[in-house]
Amino acid sequence: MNAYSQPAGVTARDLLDVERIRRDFPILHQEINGYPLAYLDNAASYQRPRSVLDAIRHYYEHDHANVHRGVHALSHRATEAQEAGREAARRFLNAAERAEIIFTRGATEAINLVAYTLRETLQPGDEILISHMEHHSNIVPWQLACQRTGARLRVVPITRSGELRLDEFHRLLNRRTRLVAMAHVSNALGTVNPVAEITAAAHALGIPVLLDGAQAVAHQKVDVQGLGCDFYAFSGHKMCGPTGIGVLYGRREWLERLPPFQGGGDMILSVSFDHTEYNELPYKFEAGTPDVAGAVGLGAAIAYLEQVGMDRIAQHEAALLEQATRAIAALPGVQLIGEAQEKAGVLSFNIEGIHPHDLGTVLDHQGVAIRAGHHCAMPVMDFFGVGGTARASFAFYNTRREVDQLVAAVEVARRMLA
Ligand code: C6P
Repeated sequence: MNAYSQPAGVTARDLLDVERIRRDFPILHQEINGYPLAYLDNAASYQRPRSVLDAIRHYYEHDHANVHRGVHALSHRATEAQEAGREAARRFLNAAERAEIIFTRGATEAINLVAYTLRETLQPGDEILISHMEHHSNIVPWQLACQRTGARLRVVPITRSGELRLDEFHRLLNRRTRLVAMAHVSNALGTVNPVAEITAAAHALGIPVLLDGAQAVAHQKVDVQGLGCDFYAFSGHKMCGPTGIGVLYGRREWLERLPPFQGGGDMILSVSFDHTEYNELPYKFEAGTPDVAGAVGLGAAIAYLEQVGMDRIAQHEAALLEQATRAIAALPGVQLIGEAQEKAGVLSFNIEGIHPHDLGTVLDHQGVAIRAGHHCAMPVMDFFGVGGTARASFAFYNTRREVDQLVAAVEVARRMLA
């Protein structure tokens, strides 16, 4: 199914009650420069519903203490609150067990955790396979790993429409490949990659797969067992949760094989000056006092998304993307960057003669928040021969009226600046 089309059996009745949903998001109800805020920078960070804010506040007002360490009631409650967040993440990803959910600071730290620990096994001649559409967070950690081990970074090219060259992927995958690390959804292009196919091909050669799910989890149902991937990384703040918390899902087999990432409290069973025995999963990878309030907020965000329904979210965002793509593409001088068949809610574009930063600034003057620049995906910008793009990115709480506001604001900017 094309992300632009509606799944069979879906009726108008299934569409979201967006106005009701928006009442849950206090921040959306404000004016910027005399215009109603149209927040279309969701790929950078989502906004939070009141239930997430309340859960964090409740935690600090009633339950906070350090986890796993105390014998007292509050420490037990804090531990339970953190583990409830972990169980929510397990359910959300359909991981087999809670021990496979490692809390991190975000997708960046999750990918670095794997790159740092896996590099102990890398040797000169080994290869790490990524793609040309990766975010810097899924490039630089592998570059560092390769620099320190003599391994080689190989890059699957993309097409002019912003899709992965699958023929090249199959050609580059070989017995020297030690890991495939790919975006599930590209942040700069919106492309949804065929990750099940990628994983199956890698596994046929016994190669593990890490998926960067930072731009996927808020837009579609993710099932790590169904996908069969070995690692999956995401950030809480890109799915209605707090900043500073994220998840690395890892298959038990791999998490047991990898050495610890950081040393400190909680990741040990016993320590002497001669020897340290590491804790069981997932704590082996969680040194130091964790972000308990973050885990609480993440759990509340997951509960909220589940209640809205991932299928309905995907359907609503596809409709917004289609509306925005049609209207923006019809404006004179527009170049769309990223026209893959399968896309999530990202619209990247440029207008001839206008710098994306200028466009973003004039949009801000009209209450429209978008991101302008290279989106931490400089190789993508190089490929398309641009310094940056303007990027509107949609969430389930965005409306058709906001898309109209975006298009009208772009038209004002075009007349003013072109
Ligand atoms: N992309 C964007 O505006 P962190 O910073 O760890 O929460 O997420 C990093 C990251 C990793 N992978 C992808 C595909 C991403 O999109 C991001 C973050 C933001 O596109 C901020 S640069």
